[in-house]
Amino acid sequence: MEKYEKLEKVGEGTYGKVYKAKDKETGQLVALKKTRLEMDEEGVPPTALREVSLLQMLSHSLYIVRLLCVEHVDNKHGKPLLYLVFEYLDTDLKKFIDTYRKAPNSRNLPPSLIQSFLYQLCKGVAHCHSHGVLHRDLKPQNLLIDKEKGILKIADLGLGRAFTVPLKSYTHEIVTLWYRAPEVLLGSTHYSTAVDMWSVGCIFAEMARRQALFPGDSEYQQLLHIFRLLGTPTEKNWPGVSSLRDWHVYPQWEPQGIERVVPQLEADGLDLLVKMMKFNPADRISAKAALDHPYFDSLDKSQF
Ligand code: PVB
Repeated sequence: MEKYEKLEKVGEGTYGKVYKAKDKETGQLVALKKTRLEMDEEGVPPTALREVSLLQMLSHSLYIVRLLCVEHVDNKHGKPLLYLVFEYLDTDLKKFIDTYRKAPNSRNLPPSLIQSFLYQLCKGVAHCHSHGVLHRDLKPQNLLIDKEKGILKIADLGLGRAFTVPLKSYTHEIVTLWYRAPEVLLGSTHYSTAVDMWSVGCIFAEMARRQALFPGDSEYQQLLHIFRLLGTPTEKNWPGVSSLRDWHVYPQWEPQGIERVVPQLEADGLDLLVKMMKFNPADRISAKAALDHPYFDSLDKSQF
């Protein structure tokens, strides 16, 4: 770790602290992620190794944060620790949206920027899914932004598989439910790539609104937020829903029409959002299909 000059702490993610640092030799800025993958005398646990190789494989995409190397070090108590060294990006989508939401600069995100970010997000998600990897915890905080270049990259990948998505982070910070798909909230156990597309839909709406679409504070409240807008699901629009583990009797709401809550989106954008927010996971648009949606027709794709 002497190769790096540790600069300030960036913050605390779901799985550990992140530091900004500089590669002393090259001057390159990096992000050091101290993981909770504690090693024993036997070395790195095989599950951790699998996750790291998964990350290494996936991070060759431009839209996934690049893992540069892995360092294992002995901390002061002689306990081995694993550091993941990533390229450094200068903000996340949560902070980025905040800069547009807050006075005195309150304004919408430019529609062309929303379009470009959503396209890059779908590219990254399609890349993961083509390798059989689900992210399972997509949210604005783990989408990193290069402001200068207008690039969006997915972070916090793969680790979700070794550790499963926790209810609380390692610092006991409550993990957000706002982007969680209804099938996950209802206790479905064999969920699919569609869970990520639900999150993508929530993030799309949030970029347009600058406000979370479904800000629930418990699993039950989260479902009520969703049902109030999209209508309470039925066996007709979601066959099998009433057999899911955590299904209850809910208030019966009629669908409200998404356009009322995202007036910022034009017709093609709304159509794509509706396709991401289908209750039945089998009906939800895939990342790959989303890339071909007319919403992206006006985007200059040569830059990708
Ligand atoms: N933030 C890998 N990584 C990063 N992880 C986080 C990064 C980052 N770069 C590479 N960059 C920043 C830099 C500055 C800010 C923010 Cl939010 C993110 C700022 O303050 O505007 N992770 C952070 C959490 C630690 C909060 C965002 O998810 C390690 C992937």
